[in-house]
Amino acid sequence: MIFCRFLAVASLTATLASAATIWPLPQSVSYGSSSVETPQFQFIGLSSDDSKNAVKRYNPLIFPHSVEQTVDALDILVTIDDEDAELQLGTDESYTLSVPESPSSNSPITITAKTQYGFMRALETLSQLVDFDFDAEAYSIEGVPVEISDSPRFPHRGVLVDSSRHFEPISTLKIVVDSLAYAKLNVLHWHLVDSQSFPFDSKSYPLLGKQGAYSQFERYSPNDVAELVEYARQRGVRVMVEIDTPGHAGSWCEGYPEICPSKTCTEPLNPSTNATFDLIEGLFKDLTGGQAKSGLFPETLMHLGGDEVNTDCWTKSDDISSWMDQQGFDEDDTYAYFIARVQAIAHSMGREVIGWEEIWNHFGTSLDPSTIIHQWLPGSTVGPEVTAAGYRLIWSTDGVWYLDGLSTTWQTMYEAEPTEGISPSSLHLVLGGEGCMWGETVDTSSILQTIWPRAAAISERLWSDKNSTQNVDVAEPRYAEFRCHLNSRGIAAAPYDNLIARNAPT
Ligand code: CP6
Repeated sequence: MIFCRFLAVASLTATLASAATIWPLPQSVSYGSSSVETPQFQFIGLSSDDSKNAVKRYNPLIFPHSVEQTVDALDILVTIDDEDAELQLGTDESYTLSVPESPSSNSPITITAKTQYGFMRALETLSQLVDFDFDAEAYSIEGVPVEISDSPRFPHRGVLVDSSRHFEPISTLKIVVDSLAYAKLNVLHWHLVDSQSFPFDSKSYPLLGKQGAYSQFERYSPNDVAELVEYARQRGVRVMVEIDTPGHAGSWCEGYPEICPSKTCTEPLNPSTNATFDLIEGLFKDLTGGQAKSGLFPETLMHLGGDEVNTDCWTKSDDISSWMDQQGFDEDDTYAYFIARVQAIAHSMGREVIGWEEIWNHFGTSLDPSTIIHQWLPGSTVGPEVTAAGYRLIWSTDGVWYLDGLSTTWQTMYEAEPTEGISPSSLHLVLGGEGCMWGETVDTSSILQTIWPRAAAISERLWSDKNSTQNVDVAEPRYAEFRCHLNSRGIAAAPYDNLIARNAPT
């Protein structure tokens, strides 16, 4: 049993001079040796709704216990360069947070940020600095003066959630988004549909959802999607949709059998008919609005899957194999043709595309140079090759950052290094990584406790400086405390060394 409070106190007294309580570790932090009472905060200098809403959300998180107010609120002077910044890959999330030894209106606590999203990261850090003393019934910050200057190491820091193997209600996905923001993760990779079910209501091709979902209740309407995407944006979380073709699309044939090789052999999707690409184009229009930065998913990056393509259904179909002969295509040519056509559709709608690493392994530098490669295969070491060729990389290796692998420890996740073997001149091509919460074994009853606390190990690897995060034993007390921090906010993070393995019903 881990006692949160015991750990907090132990780490404070033992290592007051280090960033004992902040997760993920800031790039730069220094503490003094005083403490200051912090009754309430009054934020000065905010103008946008995004910033003001962030303060409304964080106030009860910073001050979770009600107390009698005996001391005046402390001013926090906030300076944000652009409070209505757009949220995209690389949006500035940097901030500084300075708590003087004796804050006053002449010498207030200050926060600076380039964007409202950096300000949100500062609020999370601030919330982790404020302690509640139950005996004194008062809030305080220990170790003042505190000086923090912080920014993420990588721009793309995410968790994949799979809503095809088990349907996850929007209310659950909102809690996931809340929890991502608590760990300063900034991407929800939404693996929206797959072979098992198609839980999205496409306006262009309505039978996809009507026939392909598990039930009429297990679908997302366009309004559901819009609501989640806006909810996430307000928390600085980009929602990146994945439509995985041609291999993981069997559920599409329920409504539109003509786009599949046959009734009994359903995937990869049929490459020999325009019906397939017309449907993909219609579906992508539903998702993107048909142009850059618009539609249900204004996010510029779109994940097109492309993994685990077994071409047997193509060669077993007389129609498809004679079409391949006519084109002079072998199986790999056909796979390449499919990927290129789908990428071109996404490009025409102003999107940059991501594919699982098989497309690199099959097609290498013949891929469009703007393609982002998502490394996942167990033991894969494609990162150095991919980046040496000038392609961008996202890192999620199975066995390391796969959250459905319950035997993978947080220490293994923490010690992972997405830039392993990559030359200094290519480091900028490593966009970051994602923990993958595949949906076969989790549903609403277990998804939060399976993502957390281990996704926190990933969040520190992706946010914090490499050199100050080399030792899991040093990180452990802070890690355990961050788990308590999640629990205290109602996030069902599992015991940190004892994952609860429980299969969701199929
Ligand atoms: N679904 C899709 C999956 C997986 C992948 N793609 C997967 C493969 C191996 C493991 C876990 C998940 N379930 N569409 C691979 C990217 Cl161990």
